[in-house]
Amino acid sequence: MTNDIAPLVGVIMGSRSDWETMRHAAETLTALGVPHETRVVSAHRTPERLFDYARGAAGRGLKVIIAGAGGAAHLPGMAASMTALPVLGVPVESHALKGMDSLLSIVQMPGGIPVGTLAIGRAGAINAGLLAASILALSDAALAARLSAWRAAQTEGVPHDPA
Ligand code: RP5
Repeated sequence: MTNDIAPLVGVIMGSRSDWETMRHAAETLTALGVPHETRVVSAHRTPERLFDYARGAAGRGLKVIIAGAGGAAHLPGMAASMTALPVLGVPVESHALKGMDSLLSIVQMPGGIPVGTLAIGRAGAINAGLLAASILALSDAALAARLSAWRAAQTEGVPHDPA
């Protein structure tokens, strides 16, 4: 979302190659009217960019970080180590191991530094957007109403007939 509204959610990913997955988080936030920003931030290739992003996130007004990465997916955990904001991790499906590597390296955080880990791939990215919206909706009644309407429309859109 590129407008004048300050972003509340930061959607970061380890590589441009993650965008095809992570765009679903961004699109979900857009559908719910949640101001957000999207950035490539790699734990391994741009560690100082990660440090600056995570350290500065709360001060810039971000409330939630969604971090997606694949393979040795250290981005969500390292971001969480440097901010007290809630960090939602999206395991991106890798070619070699179908995202199991991403999932396990995101979900198995040591006690003390939490990452809320979602499902592998598109579903996880969508749900990260929804979960970020749910967190923000705790203190935003208008967003809570939009989220409720989104869920009602989803329910309404499920057909009874399988074919
Ligand atoms: C991770 O390595 C990224 O999150 C991406 O999922 C994976 C592959 O990156 P590229 O080689 O496609 O840039 O850091």
